[in-house]
Amino acid sequence: MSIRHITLAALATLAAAQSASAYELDYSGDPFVPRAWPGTSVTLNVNPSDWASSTRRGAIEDAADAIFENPSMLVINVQEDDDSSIGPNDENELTFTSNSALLCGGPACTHLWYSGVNIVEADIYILNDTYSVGNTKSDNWSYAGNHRSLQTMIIHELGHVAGLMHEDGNYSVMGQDWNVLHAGASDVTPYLDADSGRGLKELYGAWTEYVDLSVSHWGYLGSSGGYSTHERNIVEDTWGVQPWHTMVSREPYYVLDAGEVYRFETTLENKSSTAQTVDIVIVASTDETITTADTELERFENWRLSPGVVEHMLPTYLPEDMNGHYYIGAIIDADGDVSEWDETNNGQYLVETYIW
Ligand SMILES: [Ca+2]
Ligand SMILES: [Ca+2]
Ligand SMILES: [Ca+2]
Ligand SMILES: [Ca+2]
Ligand SMILES: [Zn+2]
Repeated sequence: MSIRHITLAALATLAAAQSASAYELDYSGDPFVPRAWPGTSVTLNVNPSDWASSTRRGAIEDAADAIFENPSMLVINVQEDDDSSIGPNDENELTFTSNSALLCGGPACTHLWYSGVNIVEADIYILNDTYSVGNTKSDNWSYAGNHRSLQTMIIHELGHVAGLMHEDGNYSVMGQDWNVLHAGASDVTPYLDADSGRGLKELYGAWTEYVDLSVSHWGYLGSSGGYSTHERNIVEDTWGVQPWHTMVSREPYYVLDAGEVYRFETTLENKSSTAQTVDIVIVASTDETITTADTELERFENWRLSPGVVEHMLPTYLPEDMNGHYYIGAIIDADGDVSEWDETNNGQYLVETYIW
C-alpha cells in the first residue's frame, strides 16, 4: 500500500521551544510538493450521536463556516454520517471519544492517510469533555470563563485535515488555538487567521472574491513545543515601558496619563488573497463595542497590507482633556473603502483604561 498514516495530536501542555515563521505545509511526501487533497471539496461525516448533540453540532458547523472563510478554493462540508463506524474506511469522519490511543494522548487528534502527496482520508477524534460551545466570553477560558473553545479546537483540527502543520512563528490558530478570537462586549468569534488562510491559498489556489480585513486584541507571544503561544496586546509609553496595569476579569486594564503618547499594540489581518490599502484608526469608546461613531484619536492613512497577519505598535496621543474610563480600540478600513465578506470584525477593543 502506498497509503501512509500519521497522527497530529492537539496541544495539551506547553513544553520545549523551536522556531519558524509563517504557515507550515507538509513536505514529507515530496521535498517540492506539499501534501494536499487532490480536489477543493472535502466532506467530513460526523458521528450520528455527536450530530444529535446541538452543542457539538453547533460548534462543528461554526468551525466549518470559519474554514470556509479563507482566500482559497477549499471547502470542508460537514454532514451527519450514515453509519456509526469510524476508522480507516475511505470516509472522512469526526467523533468524540475517551480513547487515549485514538486521541494520541491529547485533547484531540487528526489521523491522515496519504497516497504520495495526496491526502486521501482524514479522521478527527475529540476528547469527550466539557467545552465552551456558546461563543461567550463568560464561558471561555481566554476571558472570564473556565472552558476551552470547542470551535477553535475544531478549526485547528480542520486545518490539519486541509494539510496545515503546526505554526510557532506568528499568531495562528495552528499554534495555540484557543485565543485566536475576535471579541465583542459579551461574545467571541472564532476564525481562521490570515496566515493559515495564506497556507490554504498556496495549497488550493486563490478565491479572489473573498476579501476580508479584521483586527484582534490577541497577538504572538512566543514558541512552545512547536506551537505559537499568544497574549493580549500590550500598551507601551514612548520609552517602551508598559504603564501600570492590572487584570480585571482576566482582561488588561491600564491607567494612562492624558496629554501623553502611548503605543497600542494591534493585530491587523488581511485575510484576502491580494494586498489591500486601508486607513486604520485608534479610537476611544465608553464600551467594548468599537465603531466609527467612537472618538477618533489617531489615524494611519493608506496602509498597504499584504495577505497575512501583522502586529504593530500604533502611537496615539491621548488629548489633555480626556478623563475617565475608556476602552481604546482599533478599526481597520475605517472609511469603508473596501467591500468585505464580514464588516463586523473591523472594530476591536484593545484594552480597558482609566485616563486622567
Ligand atoms: Ca462512518
Ligand atoms: Ca475514516
Ligand atoms: Ca472585516
Ligand atoms: Ca470595509
Ligand atoms: Zn495540531
